[in-house]
Amino acid sequence: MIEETEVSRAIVEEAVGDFLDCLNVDVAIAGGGPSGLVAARYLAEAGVKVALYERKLSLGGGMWGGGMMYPKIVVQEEAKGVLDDYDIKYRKSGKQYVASSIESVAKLVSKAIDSGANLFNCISIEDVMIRKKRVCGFVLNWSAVESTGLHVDPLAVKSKYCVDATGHPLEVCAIVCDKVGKLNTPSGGIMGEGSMWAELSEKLVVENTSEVYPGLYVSGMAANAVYGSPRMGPIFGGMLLSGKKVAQLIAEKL
Ligand code: 48F
Repeated sequence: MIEETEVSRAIVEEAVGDFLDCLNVDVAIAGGGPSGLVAARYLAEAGVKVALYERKLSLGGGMWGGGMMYPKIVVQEEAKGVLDDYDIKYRKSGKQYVASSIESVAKLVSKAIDSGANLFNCISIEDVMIRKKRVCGFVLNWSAVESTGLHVDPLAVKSKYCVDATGHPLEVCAIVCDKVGKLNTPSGGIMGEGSMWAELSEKLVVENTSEVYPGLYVSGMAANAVYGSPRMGPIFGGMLLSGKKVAQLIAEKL
């Protein structure tokens, strides 16, 4: 016999337990697109306690849609090893490799979970905590609260390092810049995303993956947006390599 209230209890107790278990983590990641998911996996594999918060119902960010909703992504030679590491199937097409965007997201999510990363959906990062000129955690709320404009106070989680993997909107860096006025960029502020130039952008997204303010790293498209680098369109090698790099940079410091 199925008792409905037991179902309710099982869901609420387990979910609240998972949330409470992540009140203090080593690394908190904002955004579950490809760069955030890759970072979460490699950090967790290095023995780091990591929690990733995604605003939407589904993780995967801009990867699902491939290019113009054709569900394929392109990855360049330099990032082929990451596809192999995820068992993502691909075919050579010209100088690049092409893979299913759906398979890619499914495997990025699956490997992040298997590595022990804690993934939360439907939660939006709306602010950060800063102590002694260092970012030390996220202020978060249900995305439904945000989207309906309800006046509901958020909760907070602490972390040794935070990652802004929010993609084009660059949300966490924008908040931090707003609060502290100065980031580690040449201009000291957010330089904005440039127009499409895939080759340059793919190189720069890895270079730009860095600590933009004490305690706050930026990865993926957010890294290019903060440093004024161009966008790249549906080529994803840079996102994968950026996620891997941010994981390495942080793991070395912990
Ligand atoms: O946009 P997104 O996929 O970022 P990414 O990992 O990859 C970029 C590519 O998808 C693509 C590209 C080609 O390579 O340029 O755009 O850099 O994923 C960002 C995720 O962050 C979530 C958002 O819903 C998306 O799934 N997000 C954004 N703001 C917040 C957030 C927030 N404030 N709190 C939580 N999640």
